[in-house]
Order: sequence, then structure tokens, then C-alpha cells
Amino acid sequence: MFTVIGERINTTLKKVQAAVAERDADYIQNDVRLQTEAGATYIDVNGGARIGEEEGDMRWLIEVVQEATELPLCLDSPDPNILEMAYGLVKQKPMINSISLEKDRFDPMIKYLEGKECRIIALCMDDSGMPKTIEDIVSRARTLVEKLEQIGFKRDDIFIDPLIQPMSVDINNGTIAMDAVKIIMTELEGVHTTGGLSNISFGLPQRKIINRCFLAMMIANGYDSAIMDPLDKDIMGLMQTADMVAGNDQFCMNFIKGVRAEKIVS
Ligand code: THG
Repeated sequence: MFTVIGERINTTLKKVQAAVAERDADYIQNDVRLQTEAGATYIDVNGGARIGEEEGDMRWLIEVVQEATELPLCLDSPDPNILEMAYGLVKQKPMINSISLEKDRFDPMIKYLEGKECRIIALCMDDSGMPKTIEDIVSRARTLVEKLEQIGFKRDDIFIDPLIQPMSVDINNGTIAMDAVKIIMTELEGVHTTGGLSNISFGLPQRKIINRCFLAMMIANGYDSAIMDPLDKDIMGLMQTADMVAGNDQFCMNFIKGVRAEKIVS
């Protein structure tokens, strides 16, 4: 099954930031309930946008979000200390977002991840910066999987993020991501691939149609998770349909269920 990481509890979004600043639990919990009903698998929680407030904001958000859903959380921060604190607050096996090969992030993360009960998003990023080629992405994915397996992670708990970059910056960024995902899903059999889908359309008009098209094409290449908006009915229907067409939906059961629940409409 495709893993939907609901992206909406993120303080870079103005309304969420205002709700967090005012400690408006109703606003947050209503949104979380809607994401849960819409079919999210994880709720991403990112409280990093208010400078100097991340620790308090994450603590508050994690508590408030867990009161509104039984879903596990995806703990989203670049700061290993915040992730460690957040891990101590969750009720269900979480997704940690994220580790990368950048030294000041990798070393502390790998140390504290050993023996932890969690899934992990691993970014194809190192100290030389964002990946530029398919081989950059794939070689970093290989290293990340090797290091995570060394400390006991199962492939099913590893989600590789190829770091999708905008097509407005380089028109090849779509095919680079698709080709890298295809190689990773074949060569590193058993791992998952995920990432911020909407990065692809940054700087372009009519972003939603781009995100939808890109998601279908990524799924054709083996992509099996995304950080996305589960309240966008069109993209959720497209995800389920593409997942079926790619052969991942035995007897078309999930598709048929989605149609019966009126979640998939033509
Ligand atoms: N990889 C990983 N984690 C990530 C990202 C990634 N976490 C953060 C981000 N990228 C994914 N999360 C979001 C959350 C909200 C939005 C996009 C990505 C969003 N953006 C709209 C936009 O882009 O225009 C609207 C912004 C707004 O309303 O202000 O909603 O890549 N591992």
C-alpha cells in the first residue's frame, strides 16, 4: 500500500503558524481529523518555522495531534536534539524525518537511532550539497541503507528521499528523480522511496496539475510514499489509481473500496 505522509501540520504554513502561536488546539485537531479521514498513513509534524520556538512548539503540537488521531507521527526537523525529544513523546512507532549524510546531522542521528523502534526518512544529501545527477542520488541511497542496516534497521523501515528539485530550475529534475527511484527500488529491493512531492512544481503556475502528473509518473517508477496533502481529493484519487495501474493493488480492492467510499471520483 502507498504510504501517505500528510503534510499539513507545518508551521511554514501561515494558518498553522498562527494556530501554534495562539495555542489553538481546535484548529490543529480539526485539520488532523480531516487528514486522518482522508486516508493519511502518517501525520507529519513540523514545528520549526518560529525561530527559537521549535522545542516548545513541537512538544505542544505532538501532544495536541496525538489527542486527535490514532495515526503514527512523522517527526519533521533537521535538528537531531528536537527529534530525540520528540521521539520520547510519541505513543506509536513514528517515522523520523530525517537523517542525511551531512556530518553534523549523520553522526548524532546514527548514534541515537541505534536500538530505537522507528521508521526513518533518509535524505540523499551530503556535505557537498543537493544531488545533481542520478548517480549522486543512488550512491547516497546505497550508503544510507548500508549504514542504517549496520545499526539494525530493516529495509521496510527505511524511506529514501531522493530530494525532488524544481523543474523551473532544471527541466531534467523530473526525469532525474524518476530514474533514481527506479534504480533504488530495483537495486535496494525492500526499501521505500518518499519525499516532498510539490517541490517539483515550485516556481511554476498551475502547480496542482504538475504535482498530479508527476506523482503518477513517479509511481510508475516504483515510488511508494509521498509527503503530500491528503485533503486534495484529486491527488489522492490519482494516487490510488496510479498505484493500481502500477500493479500494486491486488484484485483492484483498494481502488474499488475508494470508489465505494466516494474518495475516488472521475
Ligand atoms: N522531504 C522531507 N521532508 C519534508 C520535505 C521534503 N518536509 C517539509 C516539506 N518538504 C514537505 N511539507 C510541505 C508542507 C506544506 C507544503 C509543502 C510541503 C505546502 N505548500 C504549498 C506551496 O508549496 O505552495 C502551500 C504553501 C502555503 O500555503 O503557504 O502546502 O521534501 N523528507
